[in-house]
Amino acid sequence: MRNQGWRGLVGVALALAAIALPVAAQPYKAEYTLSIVPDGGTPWGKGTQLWADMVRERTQGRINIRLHPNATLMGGDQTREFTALRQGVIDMAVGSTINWSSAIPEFNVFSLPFLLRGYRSLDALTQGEVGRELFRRVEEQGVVPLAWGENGFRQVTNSRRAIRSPEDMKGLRFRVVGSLLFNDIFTALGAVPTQMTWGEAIRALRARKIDGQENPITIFNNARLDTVGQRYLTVWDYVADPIVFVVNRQVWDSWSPQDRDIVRDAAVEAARFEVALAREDLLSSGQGMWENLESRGVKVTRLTPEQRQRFVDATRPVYVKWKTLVGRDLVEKAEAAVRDESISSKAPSLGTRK
Ligand code: X2X
Repeated sequence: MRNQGWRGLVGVALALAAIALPVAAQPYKAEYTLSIVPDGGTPWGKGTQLWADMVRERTQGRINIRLHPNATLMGGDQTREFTALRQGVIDMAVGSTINWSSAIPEFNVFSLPFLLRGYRSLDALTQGEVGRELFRRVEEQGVVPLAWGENGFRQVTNSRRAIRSPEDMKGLRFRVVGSLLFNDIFTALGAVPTQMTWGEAIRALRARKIDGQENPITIFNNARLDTVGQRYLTVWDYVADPIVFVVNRQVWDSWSPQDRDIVRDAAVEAARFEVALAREDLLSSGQGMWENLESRGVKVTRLTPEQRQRFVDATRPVYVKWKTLVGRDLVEKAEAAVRDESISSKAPSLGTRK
């Protein structure tokens, strides 16, 4: 009896709350989940944490975001992140275009081998018509995109030998990320690609089950891959990996217009900080990144223009095949943006790795 009376009271309270709230508005959650794939100590992780902190502070705790690094919200499977976000299993994310490319094939544009020529061309894509079109694709899928951040240009590392030509890659086993485009690239170069999550890759490298991997230096350093035998690194800048600050649509709609502005502005600011950090090339020791790598026993190989061209030629059929899969119109816009940028800029690229 007593129990029923209590339930009745709860029922009345809920009914009153429903009347008091506008029809569409959902109440704010006590805590919002925010997913990222790598460790929190990467520039990607630090930029994301800054976003969460700024939002909490500027909304006086109304929007309280908890960062979940290492893809734990998807049990490690980073290729499921975008779907989980769309379905509302995850509230927010700062995610890689590579990991989300199974849901949005157009995101593969950044992974077309050797399309990009340094940071200026990458910025020309994300900040121009290509970036706007990609944001529209994200919107169509029920996710609100707010800002572009950056994982970085991806370099190839291995435990066997210095890579200067496709022949040097022959027979080496590489972990690749979850887009089939990467399988095609590594196969075209004569290597043996295996798809794995980042968590699996770290374990496989540690157990010496694979010879190599490809990732930006910031990720290499954060995971200290030099300590698990990854002694050879080739700077080839073959693709870059932007990341996107996003919010699930229902969550976004549940916030007041004022809070949405706060979240958006904070995303833009945090993304700017994150990109600067990803490009800074400095470790906490204050030493330049490349010298630091060498001092840890990593042999850094830079390609001459002729050497680079051999990789471009070997992967050309993959580029042509994937141009159609990504969408010819979009890729042509991207190619034009890269071309215009390299013609218009007399200043050296920010990626001064010549
Ligand atoms: O899995 C990777 O290699 C990583 C961490 O770079 C991405 O999430 C794309």
